[in-house]
Amino acid sequence: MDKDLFKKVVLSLAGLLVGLVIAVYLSTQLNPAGGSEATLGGAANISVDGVSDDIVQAALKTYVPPGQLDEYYMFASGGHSGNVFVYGVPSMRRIRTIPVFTPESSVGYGWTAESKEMLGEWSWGDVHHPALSETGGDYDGRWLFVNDNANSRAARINLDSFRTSQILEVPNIYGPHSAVFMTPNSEYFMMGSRFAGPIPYGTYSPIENYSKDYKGVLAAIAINQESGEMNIGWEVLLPPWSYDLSDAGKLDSEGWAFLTTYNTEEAYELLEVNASQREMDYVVALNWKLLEQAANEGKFEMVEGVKMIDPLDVPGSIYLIPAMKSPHGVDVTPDGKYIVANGKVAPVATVFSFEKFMECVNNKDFQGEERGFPIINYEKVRVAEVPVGLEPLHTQFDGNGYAYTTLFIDSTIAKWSLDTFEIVDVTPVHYCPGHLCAAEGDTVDPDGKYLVSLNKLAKDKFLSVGPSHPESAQLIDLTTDKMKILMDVPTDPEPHFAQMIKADKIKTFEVFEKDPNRLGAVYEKENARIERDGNNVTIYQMSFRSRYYPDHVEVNEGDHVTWYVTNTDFDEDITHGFGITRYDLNMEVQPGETQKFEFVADRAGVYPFYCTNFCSALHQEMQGWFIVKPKGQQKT
Ligand code: CUK
Ligand code: CUA
Repeated sequence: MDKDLFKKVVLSLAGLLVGLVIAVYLSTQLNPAGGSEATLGGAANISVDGVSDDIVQAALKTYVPPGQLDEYYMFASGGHSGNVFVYGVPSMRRIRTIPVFTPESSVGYGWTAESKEMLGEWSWGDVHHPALSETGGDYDGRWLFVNDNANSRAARINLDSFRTSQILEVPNIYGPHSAVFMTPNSEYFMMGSRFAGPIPYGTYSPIENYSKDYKGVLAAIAINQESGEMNIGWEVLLPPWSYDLSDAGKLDSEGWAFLTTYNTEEAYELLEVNASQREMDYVVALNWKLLEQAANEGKFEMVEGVKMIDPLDVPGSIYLIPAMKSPHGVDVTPDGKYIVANGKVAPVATVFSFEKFMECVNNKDFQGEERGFPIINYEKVRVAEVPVGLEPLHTQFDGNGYAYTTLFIDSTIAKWSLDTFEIVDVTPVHYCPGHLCAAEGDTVDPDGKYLVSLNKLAKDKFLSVGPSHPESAQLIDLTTDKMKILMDVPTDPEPHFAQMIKADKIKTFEVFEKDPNRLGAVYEKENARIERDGNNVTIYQMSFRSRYYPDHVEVNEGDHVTWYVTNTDFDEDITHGFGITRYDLNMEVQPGETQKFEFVADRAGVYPFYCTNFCSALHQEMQGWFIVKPKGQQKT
């Protein structure tokens, strides 16, 4: 053996040995049922030549080996992609993209009759704030709700199937950015308007009439506790300010909602300058239980079919808490005792005491009023102005008495004490964080294990893909005294908010149950058929490994076609696709499911169809022909 070869052999043996040690370590630390729980905090004594200890530790804490599962789901906003992205934590692997407000051909979302109807006339949406359903202030894993800042909608994703199941159009509200935030028992989520405008939609009023005719609106969306069905409970008229973020009170402060505002200047041009004139804007405190009662007692007018409450008719329903210069995020601490507003244009996070707020309310300790709403005495309710740094945007909590605030301009996260209000740690992040997401962070009992920084810029962090780079998410370990970044992953636009839930709280189902009463479903060949009624043709088709039955479908040009496909494979993960070539149609049909296309066969000719989801060794044979007979050649 020559010297070089000998060296190589020794080196690879050494490499193998290190690998073996890591593997043995992991196998002792990871328990297959509970995922990778033991990876965090495990102080492994492993050294790898040329790799710093820090990196080895970070790798061990985020590595989820084959056969093991992540400990948390993270649901992240897909912003103007209109989607929700699902990550596993701590691996930070993206598991799923859930289309919500935008068509997605991989799953036929926007092509099937049902999803097409749900999407309505809009082709995009802008998801900002996902909110998990809660019971007793704790995530319960039933549903995820999101807002559409662009087209004033809300959507529900059922977490037993990870599918968008309802989209609700909300009238009278322009750009519900201040949403979705859940009340502690999912009674409602609130949606506050970012833009002011005349209501109802379509009303004309010149911009000079801004202060008089343009309205802010908050909608309370009621949730059916059995089905998750959303309905508009009621709406409230608000001054024409921009409502930015909101959070619901919990425990001590349950029954209240808090919204930050900017542009209380009521500027309608050059907002960049004119909306930052005042030293103080407000946190709007809203007693939703009182407003709910008003709605039940008939104190409203109907506007576009919605109960619209004028809060001036409901004394005590709204108070204004002065907050420093165009605040952005507002976050209620897990115990519900404090409300934290982030200054955006001021370098502080201001902490308000709910108890003191209630004292002011009860003692009518006000420093004035604006637009008929009492202004709470700032000095009395403010318990701290924490000098967190430049452009504080959002705050999350760890359940151990600490808050974490993102600083957009500083590109840092500041950790500060909810007891002394002192900053105890600062970590740089890369770069320009907006929101951040702590494990179970918006519950009454956060886990304090992981934090994810959702960054607007990635710059040099990933291989270049041209002038525009991906956004990024960074996983941070919260189990050590100092925050530690464990890994970076690229994300698609636009990471606004995310929520992270313990994986074992979510129970998915494996296959759709056989249901002979389901419209269009067929499970036996005898029942598969093509029916004609005048120009209406209905196809009842089965798909199973590896064919369609029937596999020829002939219709007449101009027919209105309703095409049901039932996947009769009741095997987990055996999904069949169904794409019709050159007819611009594709869908997926999950195991046991029935899906439907509705279209007009407006072009004659022969159009092969095929299975688009690889499903078996004979997947490629899973095909058939859609034949459209031209007009003149049809018999009647
Ligand atoms: S917003 Cu994006 S960083 Cu829409 Cu919640 Cu603050
Ligand atoms: Cu069915 Cu491929």
